[in-house]
Amino acid sequence: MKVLLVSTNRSAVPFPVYPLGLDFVAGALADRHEVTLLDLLADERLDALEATLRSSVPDVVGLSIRNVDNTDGTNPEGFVEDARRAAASVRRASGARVVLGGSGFGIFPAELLAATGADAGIVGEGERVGALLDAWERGADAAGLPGVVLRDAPVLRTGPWQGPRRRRWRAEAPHVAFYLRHGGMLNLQSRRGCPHACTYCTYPLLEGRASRPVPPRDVAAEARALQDAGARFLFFADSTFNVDPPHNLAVAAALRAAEVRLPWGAFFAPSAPERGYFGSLAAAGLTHVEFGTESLSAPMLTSFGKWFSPDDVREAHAAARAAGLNVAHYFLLGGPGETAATLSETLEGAERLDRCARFFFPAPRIFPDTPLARRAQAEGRLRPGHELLPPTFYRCDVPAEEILGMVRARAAGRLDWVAGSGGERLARVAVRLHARGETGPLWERLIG
Ligand code: B12
Ligand code: SF4
Repeated sequence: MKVLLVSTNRSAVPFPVYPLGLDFVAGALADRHEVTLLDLLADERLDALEATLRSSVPDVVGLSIRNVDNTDGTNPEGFVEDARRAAASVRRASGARVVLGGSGFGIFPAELLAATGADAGIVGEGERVGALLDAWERGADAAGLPGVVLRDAPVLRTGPWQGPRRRRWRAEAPHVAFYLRHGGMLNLQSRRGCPHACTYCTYPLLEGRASRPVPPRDVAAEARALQDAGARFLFFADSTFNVDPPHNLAVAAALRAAEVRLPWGAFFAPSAPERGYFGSLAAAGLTHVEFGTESLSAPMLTSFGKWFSPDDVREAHAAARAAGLNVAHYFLLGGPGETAATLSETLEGAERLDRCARFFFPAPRIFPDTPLARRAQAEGRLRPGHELLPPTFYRCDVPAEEILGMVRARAAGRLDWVAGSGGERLARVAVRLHARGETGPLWERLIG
């Protein structure tokens, strides 16, 4: 069949993010189907989609829905409209069947099928789409296939994908040039899955709980291919990079052996590291550590289901700084049990972390099927049946405005204290610096 895979994500905040997921979907289908990719951010026009549909006449269009909203409370309308418009274009310009996928879809499958009118979707890893296409080709019933969601049918989640993991990487694809021109950052994975169970987090829902490492030699070969294509920075899109430190060290050794010389970054949990851990990663190119710290108050860390303590955070921070790395901490304020006292503890603790960027999200976004959603309901903070697709946040007893007020008062205008994810302001800095040929996430420029 002719398959057109479309990345509907048009957000360039905080910077454009290469649509990695679609390379894997293309890799899973390429043996049996004729697959083309279109990236609506790189093409910069939604009408490019209709033109492509009219000229290529696909049998199936796969729409990737990555973001639903920005989770920091500053875009109440979310991004669903982009997906809805893309689906409407497909219906207008072709008779193709429409299948949805992507992380946003994996969180809100029934809602997004309804909002877009698509025929089907794949929850979790998109490699499973091959079985759906086979069924459609044979005229067979797709109901009950693992990971496949049909409209008006119950959503059955399934375990992680056990089949081959194949990325179709085409350095000459037009959208690759766009990311090379806009910052030069490309991405890859060293692992899938997260064994932890933080109460607000969707990642185990998207990738499963079993940590599935990619063989270090394969990671390094992929990194090398991205380097050879002209990438200037790599981001490891693992949900949490350091779930498996021995694997990280093996990946670092493989990167060096493959002569990958690019700087790179990743999300880390602030667990106290083994001696020399960050130094070894730095020697393999790591420059940017983004810690998912969330709080520096012990009861709040417990409330979020974290396994590390404020002391671990300080130790992880010191180790990363001692290895000469750029460090950012992401804080999630306003969770269950937050009080003025726990907030002060976190802000006081954040003050004592030397030379880093600090991002403060004022309230946890509530996602379906998470312990946080269940708790919010049990506490009566969320009505049963409350629609969670429109951005919905946990509200603790301290109002979000008061929380942001405390952050701003403490920040006193310092640039390395950011309310939310940095939004348009950070994106503007990135556009300016990327235009001058600079690369990377660039939040280190905020550090005073
Ligand atoms: C790494 C990451 C980042 C990095 C990306 C760096 C980089 N250069 O890659 C950074 C920090 C920049 C980032 C930023 C943001 N992110 Co982010 N990010 C992630 C993370 C951890 C991994 C994404 C990833 O690449 N995964 C690996 C690829 C291979 O997986 P995938 O894209 O999901 O694709 C698979 C399936 O989804 C599926 N699939 C994908 N497309 C399709 C299409 C079809 C047709 C089919 C059938 C299947 C399919 O198959 C793929 C292979 O298995 C996810 C959480 C997670 N674990 O998914 C959050 C996540 C995607 N981010 C999220 C958000 C909100 C954001 C921001 C808006 C945050 C902000 N306020 O700034 C921005 C948006 C940036 C932008 N321009 O779009 C949300 C999106 C959902 C939501 N709540 O809206 C997620 C899910 C986290 C969450 N809170 O739940 N992010
Ligand atoms: S917040 Fe990080 S460590 Fe916790 S469950 Fe999510 S991905 Fe895993």
